[in-house]
Amino acid sequence: MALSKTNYFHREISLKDKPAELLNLSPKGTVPVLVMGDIVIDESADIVNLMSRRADIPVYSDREGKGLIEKLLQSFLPAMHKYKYEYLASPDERLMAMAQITQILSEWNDKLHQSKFILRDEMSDCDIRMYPLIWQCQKIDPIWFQEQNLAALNRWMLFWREFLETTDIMRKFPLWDNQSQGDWVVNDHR
Ligand SMILES: N[C@@H](CCC(=O)N[C@@H](CS)C(=O)NCC(=O)O)C(=O)O
Repeated sequence: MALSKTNYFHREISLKDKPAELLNLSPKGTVPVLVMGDIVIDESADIVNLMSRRADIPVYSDREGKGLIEKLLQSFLPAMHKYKYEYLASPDERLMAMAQITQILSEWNDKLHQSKFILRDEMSDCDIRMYPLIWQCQKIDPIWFQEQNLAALNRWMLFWREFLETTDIMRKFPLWDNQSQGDWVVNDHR
């Protein structure tokens, strides 16, 4: 949303107490959900694709980035869940998950040694989809993450952190009060 300079009303909800308005719009009850007039988009990949197109950012996840996104969602994400939520894995499984994470991150680190962004020197939707998950992983244990010696990946993370600091989207939102329209997020500063 920030890259495409799209302003919007943000409605922060509790996943433990999902508002009826959310479930009416999208019965599967996951976030994020983007509503534009009559159109409801309830898959983050679709939101990223739409906003990337709006921002003239190439969308590669459907072709050359496909393997990368598969690895992100089918290997990295489940391993991160095992690492993050101790009740999901035995201690041995958790160690295996951490080894898998290290292996995937160092593969991406090698790619980021070769180009500024994950697929080439320009940003693509793949970078946008990867960042939130890698950020979540880093937050689990920042010291462990630092010890993995991922210089190029850290440089890429820094780019995102600096970019996000210039936006309104990282502020902490109060829970949505269903009498209000939501919190207005300004991404277009013209
Ligand atoms: N494929 C969906 C998955 C979204 C998803 O699972 N989001 C989590 C929060 S990060 C969620 O809404 N979980 C529902 C719940 O916890 O009830 C997407 O990427 O939009």
